[in-house]
Amino acid sequence: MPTRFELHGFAFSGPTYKVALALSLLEEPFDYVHVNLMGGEHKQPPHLSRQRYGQVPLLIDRNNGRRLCQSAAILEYLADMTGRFGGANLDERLQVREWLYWDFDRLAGPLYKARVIKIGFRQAPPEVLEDCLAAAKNALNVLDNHLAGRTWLVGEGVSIADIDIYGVVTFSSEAGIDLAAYPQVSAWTDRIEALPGFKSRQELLPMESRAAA
Ligand SMILES: N[C@@H](CCC(=O)N[C@@H](CS)C(=O)NCC(=O)O)C(=O)O
Repeated sequence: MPTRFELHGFAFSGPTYKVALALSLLEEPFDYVHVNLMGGEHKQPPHLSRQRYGQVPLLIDRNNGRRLCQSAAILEYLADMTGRFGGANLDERLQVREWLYWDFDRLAGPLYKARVIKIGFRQAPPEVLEDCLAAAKNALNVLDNHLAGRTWLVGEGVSIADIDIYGVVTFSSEAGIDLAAYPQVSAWTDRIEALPGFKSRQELLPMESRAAA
């Protein structure tokens, strides 16, 4: 039987990693299609006709032909399809969704931007980097306070909120942020990294296309 999922992404992409990590934790093998962002492949018709925003990730569900964009929406889809990681009841599902929105509102933007500046993918004046770092640190403080006395962000089990936000927080050191200043967040990342099926970005996202094992 062909592999159900086909993930199109880029090895350095945090949003691609979120989806790959969710699939790995769900024990869903996937064919991986490398999109050459450096060469502008994401803005060319073959990719653009399947990913309306001209971005990665793109997830294709071969069971029904769906082409899914936006990492948070893809995580919600995977939770819906598998009945896992979506929250135990309506209240939890609402909280999960709240964290997904909060991530892109407060954390992902500044942290990812600080990272691409620090690793040299993008040039920016020093004050831009400082603003990004200040905003990312504010968000990490919110996360640290919320995690005090909790194992997971929502309810009693790991959810797509944890996976989504881990897919940003894991790039902290590349952004120049030491997670030691956020002990609750550090302990929570350790718990995620101990989950069965956990794999790092480097393990999940090669620089070339790869068929599912
Ligand atoms: N909100 C989107 C963000 C996706 C995103 O920013 N992808 C980047 C790579 S990390 C991209 O495709 N950049 C190229 C572009 O935007 O033109 C998601 O979560 O999927």
